[in-house]
Amino acid sequence: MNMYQGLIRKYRDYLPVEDDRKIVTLNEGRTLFLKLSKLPKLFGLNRVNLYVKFEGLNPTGSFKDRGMTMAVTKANEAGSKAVICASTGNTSASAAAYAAVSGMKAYVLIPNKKIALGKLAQAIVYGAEVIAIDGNFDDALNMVRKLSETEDVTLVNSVNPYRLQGQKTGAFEICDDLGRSPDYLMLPVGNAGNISAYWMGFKEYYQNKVVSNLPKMTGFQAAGAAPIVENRIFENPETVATAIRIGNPASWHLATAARDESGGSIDKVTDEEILAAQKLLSAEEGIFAEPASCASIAGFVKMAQENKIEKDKDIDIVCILTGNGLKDTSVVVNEETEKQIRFFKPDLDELRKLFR
Ligand code: AN7
Repeated sequence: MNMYQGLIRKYRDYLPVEDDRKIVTLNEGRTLFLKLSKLPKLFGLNRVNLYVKFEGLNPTGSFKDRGMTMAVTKANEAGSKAVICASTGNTSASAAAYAAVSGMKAYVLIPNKKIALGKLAQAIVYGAEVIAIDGNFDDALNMVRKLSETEDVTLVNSVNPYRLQGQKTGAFEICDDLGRSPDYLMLPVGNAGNISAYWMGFKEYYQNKVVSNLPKMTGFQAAGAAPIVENRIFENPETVATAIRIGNPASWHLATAARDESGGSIDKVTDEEILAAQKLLSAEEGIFAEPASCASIAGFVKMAQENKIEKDKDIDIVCILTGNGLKDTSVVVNEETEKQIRFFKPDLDELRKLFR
């Protein structure tokens, strides 16, 4: 049988799994990898090959499934009966789904009213115990860390090292498809786990001589939640990209190490730039990613406009689109966009006027 059975079985040799019978998977990974035809040319970058990896096509609609298959598999190996996480939305959706399929209970702590509705719907329908707190993600993470120390429950935030192990497979897939590492890997940075995981993945492939180059790790935070860029904790992070509304990232030091070791950078993009990038990606390239994901595209646009991308040689850039646009439709459907909808009576003659 040739059926794809998820990233643990695919990358078994690179992952610390002890017991194959305990693997918990929804056949995550192997996500869509696509070369964008129009965007580089729009910015005069004719020698740039710009690719996106659409992680929004994972089983729960975000990259979190890569880490969650590992974290829940390890919890299952250890005989755990419950998992817990704090979340800006996607981690809770993913934890809830993997807990459901493994027969564990999931407790998810979310900032009240500050997660996208699609993500809340997922946590509810997968059967998690949903706990909303009056506080932000950073407050919630502090609490679940303490709870997991005293209670019989496994923490599945990315401070759980198995999460990053799973997420590093995104780098493997890119290298397997390209035959090399890209020159730049661009991605949003929130709690800073993913940039750290990707760097680990690229380095492992490099050390094992699967590839002979490494990318510049190029992260982007939202301007209202940019602790790493400004080198200070944000007590009250704010951004339309609620997924990355994080003021004190857990993997802060791993992320700056990835940036510095790779010769990369971590910059910030405004909410306006993020939403413009979302619209550009959808309307020009046919890909609908959630706002946080579009920080990577906004970052590409910003670097292009600031002439920070080489024009005199062929280069590969990969943007990670971390989550699906359908999770957060409220940023797109609003008073402004509803004005673009034209209302007609159901009258053929009236409708024919549209085409004349
Ligand atoms: C779509 O779900 O932190 O820098 O609790 O959902 O690895 O944190 C989500 C983060 C980027 C940032 N894009 O990744 C959570 C959570 C999307 C996200 C990030 C998140 P990290």
